[in-house]
Amino acid sequence: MGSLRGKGIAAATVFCLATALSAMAASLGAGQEAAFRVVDADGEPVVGAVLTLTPLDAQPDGPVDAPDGVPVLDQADTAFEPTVVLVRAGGTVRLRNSDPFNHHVYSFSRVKQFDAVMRADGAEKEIVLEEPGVVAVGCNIHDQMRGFIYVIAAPHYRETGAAGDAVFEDLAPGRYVLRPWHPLLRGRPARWEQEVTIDAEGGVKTVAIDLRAGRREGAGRGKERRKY
Ligand SMILES: [Cu+2]
Repeated sequence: MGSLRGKGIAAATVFCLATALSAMAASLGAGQEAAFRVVDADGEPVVGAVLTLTPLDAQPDGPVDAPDGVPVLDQADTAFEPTVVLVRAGGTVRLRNSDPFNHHVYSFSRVKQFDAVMRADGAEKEIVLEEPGVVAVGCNIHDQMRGFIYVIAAPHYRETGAAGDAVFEDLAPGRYVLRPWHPLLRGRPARWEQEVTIDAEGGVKTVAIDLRAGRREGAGRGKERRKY
């Protein structure tokens, strides 16, 4: 009986502690939500754009956005899937060939060069991406295959969804550099940088970018061709 009582008290103590901790976490991490919508020159939403946010003001060390596990750049149906894979600088991307035939994946990009013969039916190879920037990836066997590894140094990033929208949930208030990127972005990415202030105002900020002609030789994915 005594021991049951003891357990009851212990459980109550744990519950109180959990409540107190979550209240404390809520007050400490009183981050701001920041919502953006990326549109092209016609005002149409841009799907699959990447937004990064880099703080301009000194901030306490906080969590940074990162992929869940090792991101995979698959080769399936003679296409890279996804078209754009995101990784933190210093991180690893796993190439995988899910097709029943070989691919020969390569990059000549300044940020990272590699060359990998990918055998049919599940071959994998890990590539370490030390430097931030964009790595264009192709296949020596299938010229139409185009993919991108976007190596991110900024602590915060999001990819836009179907409405061109991206929401950062928990940002420290302050000034940031917002940098949008998309495989068809016109001009150098730095041209599209802007300073934004994250505060309690909320609302959706519109980010306008220009894209090169929607259909590019070899880009996209056959029947699912999108504005890449
Ligand atoms: Cu190939």
